[in-house]
Parts: sequence; structure tokens; C-alpha cells
Amino acid sequence: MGTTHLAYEPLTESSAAAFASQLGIFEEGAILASNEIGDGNLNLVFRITDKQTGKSIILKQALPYAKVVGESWPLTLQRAKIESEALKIFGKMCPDLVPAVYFSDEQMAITAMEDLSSLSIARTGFIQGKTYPLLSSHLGQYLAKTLFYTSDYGLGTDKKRLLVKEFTNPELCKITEDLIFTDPFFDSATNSFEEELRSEVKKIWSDEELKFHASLLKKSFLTETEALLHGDLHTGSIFASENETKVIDPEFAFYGPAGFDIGQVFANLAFQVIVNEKDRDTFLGHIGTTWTTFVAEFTTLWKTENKEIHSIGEQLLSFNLQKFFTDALGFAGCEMIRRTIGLAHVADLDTVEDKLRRIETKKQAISIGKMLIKDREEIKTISDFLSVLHEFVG
Ligand code: SR1
Ligand code: MG
Repeated sequence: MGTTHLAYEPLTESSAAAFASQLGIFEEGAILASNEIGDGNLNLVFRITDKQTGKSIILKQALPYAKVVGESWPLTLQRAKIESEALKIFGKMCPDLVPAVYFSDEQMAITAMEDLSSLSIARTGFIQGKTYPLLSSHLGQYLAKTLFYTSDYGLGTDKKRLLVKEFTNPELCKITEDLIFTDPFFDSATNSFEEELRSEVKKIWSDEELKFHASLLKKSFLTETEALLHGDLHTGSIFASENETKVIDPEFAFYGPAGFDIGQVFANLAFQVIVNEKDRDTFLGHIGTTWTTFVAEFTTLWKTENKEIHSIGEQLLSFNLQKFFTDALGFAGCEMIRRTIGLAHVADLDTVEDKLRRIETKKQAISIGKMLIKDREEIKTISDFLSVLHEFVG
């Protein structure tokens, strides 16, 4: 394989094909087609296909800046290594729910992985009317396994400390800190929203109780190291089909509060509860199943694979599960607000064509977000949460 020790340069479609041909994945002399298919905020993504056999892989390469803004927002390439290492770790815990990694190169900031083209990005599928019946039980399993096996309880404290060091991820954590916990709560230049929402947004900026609670959640994000998180687990980071679910893109991975990943899943499913009247109950069901599956699997792992033999017990398990739930609600609230008025929006809301309806759905997202942040301690159970969501959307 002649690909190691190359100096970094952004790939083009033709250099990506040339790169892929040297990885030992395709037959020698195979004619490869290469297409850049990336639609995310940060990276280049190429699909490389052997024209004769149809065999294909994905080559993902980090750019030295945030693609969503341009070269004026420089970023190091370190996130490519974080992503490939996190994929390998999560893939060992949930091989069926994470794409296989074939190759990674730190210098070129490249990861070669399984092509999931037979699946769709869950958010895109939802907007097209798909509901993916197994998605939430798969996500509950994924969350339980990744959050348990990377915690002090699943990994042991010494190994966990080492992994915390490996996954500090300062640059991408700073993006999350700013875009989720800071900028939406102030008049920041990064915010972006329709003029019709200005009065709602000003209420956010002047709500001292809300800002206090958002800063408590930010403190938890900044200081807690409960588990290795995906760090960006929205429905654009999930591939789905009727039978399969694959969680991709863990470049924001870091050690943080377990409720953060769970909260992002809740929030991004809640966008469909708001916009998708026809399948509202299905998406409420998905939120419920994500949580109940998570609790069942996490409880089993806690009881059967816990390394903290001197401190485990039912009481600590219940305490932890309740904390994860309360945190998840608060983080979901922050995610809902930032995806509505912050820098990186979601298509679930932005593609509502009728403007009046779009503004209404965004107002609902803001109201639910505020309520989750401020009242998270009052919502004790998953059925409380689903009832409250149901009331808000009428
Ligand atoms: C500059 S990156 C903007 C957003 O895209 C990523 O997917 C993360 O969600 C980040 O907050
Ligand atoms: Mg991403």
C-alpha cells in the first residue's frame, strides 16, 4: 500500500479514486468511479465504486476549515483521527450499528469505511415520509452499549482515565460549546432566524432563568466525564432502512455527560413530532422506545458486566438513570433551540414550505426547548415527557 506518509492535500474526485486504488480493497487494475457526495458541514465525502463489480467504499477526508462557513473558519485535521478511532471503539461494542472502518491515515485526515448507500440518512428519510420501525430500539441499544462500556463502570477507572486523555477533542467541543450553549442565548452574529421569530428570540435573550439553566447544562458539558460520547448524534448522523441502523460521523466524540447523546436523539426525533402530524404518534413512540430500550440494556450491562464491584447497587443504578434522563431533557432543549435559531439548522423545520406554518413549527420548537431546559427536574418519567410533548403540539 503506497498511501502512507503523504503530505496533506484535499482530495479531488480523481485523486480520491487514485488513493482508494492503493488501499488493497479493490482488485488491482479495477476501474474506479469517484463522486463527492458530502452534504455535511465540515468534510469531503467520496463514494468510490468499482465499475465492473459494483463494490464500493466511502472515503471521508477532513478539510482544514469548516466547510459550512469557508476558509475563514480554520480547523485542524485532528478530528479525522478522533472520528476513525471512535468508529473503531463504538464498532467493537455495536458491530451491527456502526460502519466498518477499512483504513485510516492521520496525515491525510482520511478514513475509508463501509459504503451505506443502500440506507438513507434518517432525517432525509423522515422528511420523505419514512418512519424506520426498528430505529429507536437500535438507538436505545447503541446508547446503552456505548455509554456503559466507555464509563467507569463498564471500562474500569484506570482504562477510562486513559481514554479521557485520548478524546479531549478541544476544537470540536468548542464548536458545540459556542453553538449549543452560548450563542443562541445572546445576540451573537452566528445566529440565524426569520425576522418573524425576532420577538421570540429576544425573549430567550432576556430570560435570566433560562440562561441560568443553560449555563448549568453548559457546565455539565464542560466538566463531566461520564462516558465517551458520539458528540453529534442528530438524525443526520444516522443511516437507516427498514431493518438496519448505522450511526456515523463521531468526529465530535469526547468524554462528557451521558445525557448529551440521549438528549440529541430526543431533540431530533421531537422535530418530527412537531412537523409530522401524520406520523406524530410513531415519533412519540420512537422517543419512548429509545429510552425504554436504553434503560433495559443499560440495566442488564450494569448488573452483569460492572467493573465497579464495590460500589454498584440498585440505588446507584436508579440514581444514574434518573440523572441521565434529566440531563437528556435539558440537552434536548438546548439542541432544539440552537437548531431553530442558531448557526446550523435542521431540514425538518427549514423545509416546511408554507411560511406561516414554518414559523409556527419553529415557535413550537423554541417553546418546547425552553420548557425542557427550565422544567427538566419536574419531568420525572418518559411518560411525563411524552405527555408534555403531546400537549405542546396539540
Ligand atoms: C460548524 S459545524 C456546525 C454543526 O455541524 C455539525 O454537524 C455539528 O452539529 C455542529 O454543531
Ligand atoms: Mg457530522
